[in-house]
Amino acid sequence: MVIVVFLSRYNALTVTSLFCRCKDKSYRTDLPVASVIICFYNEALSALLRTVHSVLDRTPARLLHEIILVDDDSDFDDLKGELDEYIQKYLTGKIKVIRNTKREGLIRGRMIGAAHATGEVLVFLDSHCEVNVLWLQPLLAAIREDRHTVVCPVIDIISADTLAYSASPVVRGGFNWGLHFRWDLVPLSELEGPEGATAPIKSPTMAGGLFAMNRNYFNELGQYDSGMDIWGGENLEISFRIWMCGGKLFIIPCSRVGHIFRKRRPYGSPEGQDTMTHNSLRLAHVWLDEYKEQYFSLRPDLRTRSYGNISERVELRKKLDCKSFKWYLDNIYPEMQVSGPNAKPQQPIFINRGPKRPKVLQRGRLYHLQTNKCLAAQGRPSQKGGLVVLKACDYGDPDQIWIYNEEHELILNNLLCLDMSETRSSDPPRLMKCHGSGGSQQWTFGRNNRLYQVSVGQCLSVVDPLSPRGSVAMAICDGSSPQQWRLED
Ligand code: UD2
Ligand code: MN
Repeated sequence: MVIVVFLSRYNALTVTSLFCRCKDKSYRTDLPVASVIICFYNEALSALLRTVHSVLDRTPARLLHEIILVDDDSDFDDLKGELDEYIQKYLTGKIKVIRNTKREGLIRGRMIGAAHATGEVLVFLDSHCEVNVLWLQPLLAAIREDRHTVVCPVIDIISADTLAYSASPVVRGGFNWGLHFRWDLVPLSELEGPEGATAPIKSPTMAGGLFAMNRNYFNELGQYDSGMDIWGGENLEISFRIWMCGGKLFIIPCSRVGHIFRKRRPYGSPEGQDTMTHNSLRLAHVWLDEYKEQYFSLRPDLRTRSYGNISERVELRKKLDCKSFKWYLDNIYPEMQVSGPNAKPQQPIFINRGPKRPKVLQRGRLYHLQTNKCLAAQGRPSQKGGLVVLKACDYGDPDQIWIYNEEHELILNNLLCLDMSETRSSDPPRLMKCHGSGGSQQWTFGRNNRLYQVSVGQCLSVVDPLSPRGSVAMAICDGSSPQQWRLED
């Protein structure tokens, strides 16, 4: 497998040292055994089999206790008889198939899978993954050391178009007040220990699909909220619960698993409900304390929305004697910005870092290679919320000058930051006041001239290179011409 690296100088350094060192690591032989749980709903049989085969091929047999496939009442014919026959004919006796008689969603689906598991460690995977070499040992080793540690591999990218595997930058999990998961750059302080870039990275949240956890600990910690439906929110809920109730959550840079990032989810919920909102409301009411106001101020329509009975989860929080959400923010995610009465003191321009401006790394035009055009404000560069578009490059025009600084911000005309909306990730990027808290305003330049937006994990792309409108949008990184940029002096 070829591992490709597309990163800024900052990350490239980290990853180079990481690949040298991960290969040199060795793992003890007495690791706990794992039950791998894969829920699927209307998955392409080929993608599901790619996942299963990669696990069988790249996991030492002694560590693989079983693979549990949970069919969430799929409609596709080939996921029934044909799958069963394939397993019987070609795969080892370690695979169990459980068939839900009605659609449960991935959250209850995983709980059903876990209830059938007997391995010491549970490993959850989506049904469109490819695990990489030596993926499991580093996860099991961390859990063996501390059973209250929950661990995630680095999620590499499998292209939905070509199914090709490529490495992803090492980032960690965060979230925004719309209660959407986001990626954040890893603070340098996390990488400075003796193990350097191969050490586990403390992560405020997990993406959700790919993680390993001691099975008894999963049960003690309350599994999942069974009142959550179909898709969404369970990843933040379990992340908050882990940290607030005495556990730890890490990303293990030496474990890598590829995942097909699809352009859109190929399924809905049975009655068209917005399950992400329903599930987020439940977690807000159970875990967020006074900070749920941050969510409601973005979504005032939800203040009075019903969310079912949460008494069992509230009870669980008491029983586990969990800490407050304020503790979580102060200790686990101090980078998170809070507005309103709970706000930290704010500075005029760069809220998070006082009056000191971050060091400028580069200054110049943001040149689009394919069209020979430059990225500029659609209207005035000082207009907050304004869009950016391609325009003919004008080398004398200060309105086309971008600054790229050590905080990975892109600032146009020394005024506003290029910002990717975190509440509606289908929106194009806009010019916003620089907030200095990373996430939506962090960009890295990488392989194939890509311009990578850290929090959404996508690349800046020109929508239609032939159109005079010059519109841009975020898209899954594929190294294609519309995604190639250069910051030129
Ligand atoms: C991400 C997670 C996903 C989950 C989700 C939030 C990664 C890589 N993926 O979304 O695991 O945490 O965020 O809820 O971190 N499925 C069912 N029944 C359903 C719907 C889905 O079994 O009703 C299966 C589906 O076939 C897949 C898995 O659940 O194997 C996750 O669904 P997804 O791939 O659509 O979620 P994704 O990757 O967009
Ligand atoms: Mn997925």
